[in-house]
Amino acid sequence: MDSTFAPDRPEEPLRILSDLHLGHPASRVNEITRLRPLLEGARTVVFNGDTSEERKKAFRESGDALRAELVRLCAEVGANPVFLSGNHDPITPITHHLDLYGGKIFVTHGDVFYPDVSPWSRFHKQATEIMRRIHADYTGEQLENLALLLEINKRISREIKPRLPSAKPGLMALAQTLWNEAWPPDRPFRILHTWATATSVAHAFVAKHRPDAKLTVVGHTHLRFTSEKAGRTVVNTGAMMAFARASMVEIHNGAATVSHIDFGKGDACPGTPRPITL
Ligand SMILES: [Mn+2]
Repeated sequence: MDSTFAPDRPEEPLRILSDLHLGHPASRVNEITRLRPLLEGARTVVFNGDTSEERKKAFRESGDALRAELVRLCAEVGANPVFLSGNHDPITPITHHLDLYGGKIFVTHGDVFYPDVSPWSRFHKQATEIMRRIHADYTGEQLENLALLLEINKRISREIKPRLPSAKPGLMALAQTLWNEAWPPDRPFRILHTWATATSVAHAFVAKHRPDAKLTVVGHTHLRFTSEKAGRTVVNTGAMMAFARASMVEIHNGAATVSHIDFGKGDACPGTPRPITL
């Protein structure tokens, strides 16, 4: 993180984006210049995890190259980029969360809401085994600590070994890929269950760990939402991927807004900003 970044008094306008998944073939951000309208005019841009694909070798090279381009575009428009970790990029960013404006705004990728990281993932069984092994080293009381929970989640993400086709490219490799994607068979149910419970899981976590945060901004589940409950707002900025929708949060002069992002065929275009109660 840039040493000039002051969480209590960040340069504004400050914008928050998430889940660009640079390097993934299904990312809508195949060219960084498409993001220009989202970056222009901002002084600080928080990239809230899963910015680029670090875990899969096949995606990492192009993910790294696109991330470097993103940093250059930020510099060009005069915005200071702040990168937070996600479960797809648990290596480069060392910051897992931000408490902004004295804790009024809490920003984190959102994988920490799930001790098993991604309950819908096809690596879920692997993640659960790693989680159980790590958790065994700690007491229940220790596992209530947010900093430790964040660090454990990143460890799980770093230790998961994504299964890639072992066969040479061709029909066998294709069959293996299809099989891996379809397995285990309860995946569709787990995806639907995650989406059905996403807002209540987020609110429960915030109520426990950051009760004073008026606004929490997350990503991770790729399900865009804005939800107000018990005087707190949680915004999930979705994902910039095919079949998903994304939004952007802006903080400026004590006010917060959320805008849906329209990708269309050209540049990403922020829609009408809607106010968020702070
Ligand atoms: Mn994620």
